[in-house]
Amino acid sequence: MARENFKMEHSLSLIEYQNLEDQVKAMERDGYVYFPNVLKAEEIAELKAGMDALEPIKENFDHYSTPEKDIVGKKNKQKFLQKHIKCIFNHNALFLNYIDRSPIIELTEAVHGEECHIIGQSGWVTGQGRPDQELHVDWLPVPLPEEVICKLNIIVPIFITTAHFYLDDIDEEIGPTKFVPGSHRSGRTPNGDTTWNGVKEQSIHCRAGDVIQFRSEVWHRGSANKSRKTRYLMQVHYSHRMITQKFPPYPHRFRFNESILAQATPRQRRLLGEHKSSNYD
Ligand SMILES: O=C(O)CCC(=O)C(=O)O
Ligand SMILES: [Fe+2]
Repeated sequence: MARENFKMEHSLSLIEYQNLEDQVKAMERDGYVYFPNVLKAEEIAELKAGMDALEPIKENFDHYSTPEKDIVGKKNKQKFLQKHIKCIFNHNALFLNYIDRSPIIELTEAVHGEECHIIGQSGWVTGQGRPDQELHVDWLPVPLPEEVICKLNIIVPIFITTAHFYLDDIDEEIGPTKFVPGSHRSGRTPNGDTTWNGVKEQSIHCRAGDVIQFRSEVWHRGSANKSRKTRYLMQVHYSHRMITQKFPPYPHRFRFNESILAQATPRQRRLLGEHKSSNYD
């Protein structure tokens, strides 16, 4: 199917910028960058099987429920398949190999600096009946009055980004992520608004293997899975080195799986937190 046929009226505009400088500009201007065809079909199949095999750990704030019952983590009012597992790099080296996937890692190092690291990596499986999320920001590091941010043309540094690795074709039925593009420049959280600066929320309709990387201040939400399909999403959260990593269990009880760590490349070890000593170390 041609990519154009796949688009719908309320689709987010997905433009591929091949050049790093244009990707950085898009992250600053639009709040997100689109990377098509990052994963091959075999990789997608392997990642899905790897996610199916993940065992939830209560102390890690993992969540696992089926349409019949809640198994681990918080209880949902409606029952549906939901498996959300944190720090998946520590479960299976398969996942470790996606924390520095090109071309995402090049943009990540450009926006968060050469000493950047991951703050988390999650596997998220959601079945039919998953409800809509509320429009939110993942983190608003610098709240600012709108007139200040717009009139003074303030450029807020990019503190945290998340790469969504979509493992399914995403149409309106399976539950696209919705974005209000440009809303990172609002300087605030949505607080119930669904429009910013005249721009409405738009759906990310994309293909299995595509990646969207977005900054934490963009207004966004996951939407209801109205299909009979199960949606598989891998998230990698990146940040500037000075931002703390979210590796539960807390406090300070996280332990690397040594056999997985032994397989990490020097760059992967740095992304996992093995930094040169610097201020505060
Ligand atoms: O499921 C999605 O597409 C987005 C999820 C999300 O934004 C969140 O849980 O913070
Ligand atoms: Fe979110």
